[in-house]
Amino acid sequence: MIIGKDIIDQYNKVGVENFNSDFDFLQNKLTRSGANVSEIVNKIADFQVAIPSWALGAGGTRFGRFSYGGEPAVLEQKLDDVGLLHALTHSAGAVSLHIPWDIPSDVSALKESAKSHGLVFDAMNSNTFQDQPGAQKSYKFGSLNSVNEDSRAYAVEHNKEVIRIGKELDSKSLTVWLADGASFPGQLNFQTALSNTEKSLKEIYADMPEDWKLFIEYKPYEPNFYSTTIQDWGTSFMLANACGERAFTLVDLGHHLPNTNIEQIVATLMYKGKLGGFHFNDSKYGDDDLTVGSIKPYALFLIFNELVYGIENNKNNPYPAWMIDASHNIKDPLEDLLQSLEAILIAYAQALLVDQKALKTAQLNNDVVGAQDILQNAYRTDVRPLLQAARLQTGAALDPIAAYRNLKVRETLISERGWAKATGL
Ligand SMILES: [Mn+2]
Repeated sequence: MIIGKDIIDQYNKVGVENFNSDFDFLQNKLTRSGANVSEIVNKIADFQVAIPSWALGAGGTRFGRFSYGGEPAVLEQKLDDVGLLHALTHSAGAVSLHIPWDIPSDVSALKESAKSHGLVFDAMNSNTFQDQPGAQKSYKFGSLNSVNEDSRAYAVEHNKEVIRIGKELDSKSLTVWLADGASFPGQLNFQTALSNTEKSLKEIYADMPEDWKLFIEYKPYEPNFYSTTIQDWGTSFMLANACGERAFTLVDLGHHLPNTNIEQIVATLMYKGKLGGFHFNDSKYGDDDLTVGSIKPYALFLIFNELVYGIENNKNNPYPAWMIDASHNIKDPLEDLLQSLEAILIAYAQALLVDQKALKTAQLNNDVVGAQDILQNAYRTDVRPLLQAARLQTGAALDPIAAYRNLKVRETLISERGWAKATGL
């Protein structure tokens, strides 16, 4: 199924009158307070988030997975699904592939298809947290950190393979997330595990083309419940520094213990020019992988406030690679991704509304109440008409989820593809 621009234009006619009156009201209000509305709308229109290839099938927990119907059975169909999201929002202009789940069989056909959807290939993701069918070495007791030299070499070789595939697709970065750790005290020597990980990452880094970046993701626990070798941003930061200037830390929102001040981690990394990638999701208890903004929207706004500040002020930090990394559980995956995109852009737009000059003045005067008011004033603004303005400007749908339902996308996908299950988690 392809959603043409004419279909979206037609659909938008229904809501444009309401939009005009909502937008005029907000534009007047924001302009009065000194905001440059057209600049903000342009920034929202430019913001692109990568969709991971494993997010398009039915989600679920480790205990059960319930098919939704019309799931993409092959990589080409996954790209088509991202194409649908991009047509509806013009905010999902990239796809992030997971190897070995999504090894392209025909690279040039896949590139052609990506181009037709207006998509680029963002960071490649390796997988050394599972043994694949026919694997010659096991990752049961670790991969890049393993005490077994053969397993380490096997894991390094897999990452090199991912780089080779990524080069063919014009990707420019590799994300490494490791499940490596210990489930019980005494199982691992912490220092040996860390040293092995560092050596392995350096080998992978050395294999990357000159214009590639390495993103090192961290996570405090799970699948191991006693220790994880790359458990926090500090460990990732240290390893990135050991690898070189094109290695960076990747922050995944769900990979923190409850109540961690993630916005401060963002600020610290950007100050040092080492925030390379960002994975969006939300959580209540742990790494729950819930829809972005569904649990803690104010925390998401505070994080975006630091991201916006860093993009503006830390020119030593590269522009981060954004990706949604969530599980939609029992929702329609595509509707869930539309909700996530909306939540990301809302938080971004609110952060763009923060009066940075006034905030600085308040901070310099130790005006604690004033500083909080400035942030909350931005957070409490209903910015959705700004998102709609950006979508109207780019030819996307005024209300993507309503359009998705109205155009009967899921029903069409079920009739085209049937009930086969997607590959992935
Ligand atoms: Mn992640």
